[in-house]
Parts: sequence; structure tokens; C-alpha cells
Amino acid sequence: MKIQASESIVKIENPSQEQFLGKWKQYQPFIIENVAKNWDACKHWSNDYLIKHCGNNLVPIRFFKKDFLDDYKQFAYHEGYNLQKEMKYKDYVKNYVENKGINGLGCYLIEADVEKYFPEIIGDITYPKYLSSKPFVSLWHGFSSQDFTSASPLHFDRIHNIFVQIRGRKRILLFPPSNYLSFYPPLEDSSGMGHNSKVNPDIFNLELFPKFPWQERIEVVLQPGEMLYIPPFWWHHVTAVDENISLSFWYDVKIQEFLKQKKMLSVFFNIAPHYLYHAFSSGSLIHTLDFFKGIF
Ligand SMILES: O=C(O)CCC(=O)C(=O)O
Repeated sequence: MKIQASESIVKIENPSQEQFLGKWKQYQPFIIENVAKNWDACKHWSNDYLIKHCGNNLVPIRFFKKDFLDDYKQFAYHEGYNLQKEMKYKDYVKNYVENKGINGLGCYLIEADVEKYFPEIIGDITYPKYLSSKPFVSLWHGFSSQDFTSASPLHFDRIHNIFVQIRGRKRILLFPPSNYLSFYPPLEDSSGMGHNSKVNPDIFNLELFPKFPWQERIEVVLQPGEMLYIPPFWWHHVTAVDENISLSFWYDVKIQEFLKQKKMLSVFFNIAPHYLYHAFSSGSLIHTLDFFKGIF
């Protein structure tokens, strides 16, 4: 295993499980090289190949208001986009991705459950064996044009994420989960979006968000074939650099892992009271239960 510090993120090459867990314990993001680039997915997933195997499958596409990036506050509240619509994968690729949107309309194939929406090509992926449980795998296919760039706003997930760049590049801003409230989650909103931030880290306004820890950001441009480990509760903001496809391997956090990734416990106790009070007081039992999903 070669370790190389590039800017502020560590890169490791083809680690054994033990080497992976040694880094994972530190509760910091890191990049793994020389693993996914050998997968058939990285070698074969051109649009033609994907359309040949999955073109008629109905997949979930999220549509955005044209100016959604201008007001992140709305986006955090889920008002900046219309909810997803299903369409044939080949129509999405031909009419939107390869056309770079239609009349500036933004859209993004987001977190499509691979087993459900792309079962024909599951054999092109090798599930990483570093963590013992079975992951939930999601596929993202987006693009970047003059009018629109596929993006996921600043948010955290309460799971381990091995995020794999299959094709094209993505720019990812990562922030350590120092103080939950300094990320300005929309707690006054009743939709239970406590894992989102009202701050757009690319155009943030320090008068509106004075405590936002912009100095702590780690910037990564993930290249095809690279894997990024994103620890639970780490904030991340993702934008397309090119047309690109990624896979997220999401693993539940188990209670014993709070003892192994020690810093995660204090992060959990920093977030939980605000998050749960908000979810509970807005009557969102689903979000309250979801916070603990998989832990016990
Ligand atoms: O790729 C994206 O747009 C977002 C990915 C993400 O947020 C995740 O995997 O948790």
C-alpha cells in the first residue's frame, strides 16, 4: 500500500481490508486508487453500452427549476425542484444528457437503486469487501453544460459511503462535522430536512451565515476509477465537472462502530438533540426513526 498526501486528502492504493480499516478508524475521508478502475463498469459503461442493456428501463429523474442554484435556501427546503419523474433511461440519455438539458431545464438521474433499476449490469460491479455488511448501491448519471450543472446540495448522510467515480469527474467539497448548527440546517422547516444545509458553499454569504466553517473545506476532483470514503455525518456538496456516472455504496452504521470511529460519537451527540427535537416537534416520526435506522 502506497500512501500519498495530495493537498489535504490522503490517497491509498488498493488497500487490504486491514489497511482500509486502519484509515477508516480515523473518521476522515480518503481516496482509494487502483481498485474500481479494473471493474468492467469502468471499462464498458459508455452510453451505447448502457442503452443496449438498460435503455428501456424506467429510471427516476429529478427536474430542477432553472434558477435553483441561485437560492439554496429554497433548495434546502425541497422547493427548488419538482419531484422525480420516471422515464426510459435511453430517453434521458438521448434527450437530456447528450443534449445537455432541454431549454435550460435542469435534470439529474439521482440515487437510482442499481438492483432495481439496472439489474442487467450489476455483474459489472465488484462490491467492495472492506466493511462487513451488504451495501445499498445507488447510481448517479449527470452532466455539466452552460445552462445547468448536475449538483447535490450540501448535506450529510448517517451512513458510511464508499463513493465510486465510474466515468467523468465530480468536484466534491467535504466539511468535517464540527458544529451542526454552524451549517444552518433548515430546522424551522417542517419537512424534516435536518441533514441539509441552507448554505451553498460556492456562493455563501457570510452575513447570512456567519458561523459557516468555510475555511475547513476539503476540495476533491474525483477522477474516473477513484473511490472516496465519506464518513457518516461529514457534510458534502457535489457538482459535475463533465458528463459522469458514479455509484454510492451505502453501509448502515452499527452501534459498535461508534467505539471504533471514536470521534463519531461526539459528532452524533452534537447533532442528535437538535435533529431529533426538530423531527419530533414537526411530527416527523419517519425522520426520527430514520436517524437510528440500522444502528441497533
Ligand atoms: O453524486 C451526487 O450528486 C451526490 C452523492 C451523495 O450525496 C452521496 O453519495 O451521498
